[in-house]
Amino acid sequence: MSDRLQRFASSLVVSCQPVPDGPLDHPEQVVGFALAALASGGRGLRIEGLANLRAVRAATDAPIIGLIKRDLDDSPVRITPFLDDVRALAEAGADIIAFDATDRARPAAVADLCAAAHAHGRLAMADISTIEEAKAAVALGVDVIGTTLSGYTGGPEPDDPDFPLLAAAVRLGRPVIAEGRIRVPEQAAEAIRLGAHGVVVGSAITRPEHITRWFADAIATARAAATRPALAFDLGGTKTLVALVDGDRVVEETERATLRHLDPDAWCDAIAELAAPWQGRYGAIGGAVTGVVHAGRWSALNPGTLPVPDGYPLADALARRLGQPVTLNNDAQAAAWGEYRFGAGAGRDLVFVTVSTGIGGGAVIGGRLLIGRGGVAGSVGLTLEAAADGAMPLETLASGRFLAEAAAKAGHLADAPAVFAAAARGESWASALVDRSADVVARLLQNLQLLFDPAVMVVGGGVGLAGGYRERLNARLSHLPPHLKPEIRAAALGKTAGVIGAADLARRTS
Ligand code: ADP
Ligand code: BMX
Repeated sequence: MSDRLQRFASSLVVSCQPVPDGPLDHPEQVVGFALAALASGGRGLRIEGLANLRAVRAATDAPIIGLIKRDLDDSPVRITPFLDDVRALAEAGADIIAFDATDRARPAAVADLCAAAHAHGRLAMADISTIEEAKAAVALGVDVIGTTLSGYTGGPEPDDPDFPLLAAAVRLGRPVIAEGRIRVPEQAAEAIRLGAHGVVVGSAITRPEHITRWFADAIATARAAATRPALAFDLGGTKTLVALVDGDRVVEETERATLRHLDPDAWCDAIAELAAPWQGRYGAIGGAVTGVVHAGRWSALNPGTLPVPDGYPLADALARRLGQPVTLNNDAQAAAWGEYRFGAGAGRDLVFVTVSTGIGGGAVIGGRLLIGRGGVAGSVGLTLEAAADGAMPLETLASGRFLAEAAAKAGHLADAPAVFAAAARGESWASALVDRSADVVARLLQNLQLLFDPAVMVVGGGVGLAGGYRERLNARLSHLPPHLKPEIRAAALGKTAGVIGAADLARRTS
């Protein structure tokens, strides 16, 4: 291999091509970029234009890839289209001459450009866009392949480097220079790992206009996400709440019963339908859902709370309907975060328990929301409670569904609110059921205090927020010494804890 090529083996080649007609588009600026690059780890240069090439050649003996760009009326080929360009680049001091080697209409054949470079004692570099073009160039005897033109010969310009093309070209056995959209050091390292002989970086080093725009656009996007409300939903076993949320404020909300007899597609349709009037008014989207969410897939821990099929692709289903990615968490985890950020937690460690259709939980410890290995952290409703016929999931002995089912067994057709109303009227059957639920949940809170010792224990959910329920919990825990007694607070955000938490979690990941 030529010593000029060897000199930048497994190294960085900096393309010093200012934005045409921009404030830096002068030979002395190009020399500045070149010397700065060589002083900082660059081993080779890619320079466009004879004036720039002559100026840089006079300033350094580093290997230079030279090229001339032209806009032709009768060909899409822009890089060193003419044989005369090859001669002029050789005379101006290029060590390697780069030319377009794509399979497109052109004034001079690739074979002739390659032969001309060699005739002038220079190395020939074929800038290609496909593996077929790379194979053709190798067959013609070029010295080095560049992936330069991948993504630039028609169609939308990709964001990422074409590493599959790089890997395929490397397998041809001729030195390959990775070039095109390499913008961060990790991508340059990946190119070397894939076998690139060298890596060309241009805009990310020598086009301040592009770099500035990248940062300005990222800040504008973050600002838009922070200043626009988020769309959030709380899909529970009884109700589905959808809202526009701005920080700790629900700007607008709408709610409908979760149609339990339907399926996840229908539940997703309902969310999209409720959200439709707010199209265009929100940035991020966050969801709080009963059940377990992990890697975008949704499952039930207790189908009795909501019959969610195992592994339903919830993230994709919602993104398809809402037209953008959705951040998803378990409903009680999201509510815990909302109460931590904006509610009863006020930034202190907390455990949140929702006594609702089922019983869910979430914990924020050390400022971090516990999610766990597979999203199950906090699912207290499924912890086992001793019962007459063996251990049972705790929520089956205390949740809203328990109250309705137990009322039916006692001969009363009543949902949980009706049971509470009957208890308030002094009907003993109803009081016994509410007391039974409070017994179970009070023991749960006592155990959670021992496990996590949070500053506050926040209780939410339709049952948890029902009149007299927290009083019953405190009465059952009043005997405990202060260091063991939970400080029970009502969910300050009420039924909106889930959507407010989901909105904030979504904004943090958007
Ligand atoms: P989800 O479980 O869908 O998140 P909720 O938090 O509203 O919804 O909890 C629903 C459960 O709470 C149901 O069993 C419902 O009957 C019960 N519930 C709702 N409101 C009350 C109330 N005021 N008093 C007692 N129980 C209630
Ligand atoms: C269940 C479980 C939890 C959920 C809790 C409260 C399912 C479908 N849900 O224990 O994930 O957090 O109920 O659910 O397995 P909610 O609908 O009552 O809010």
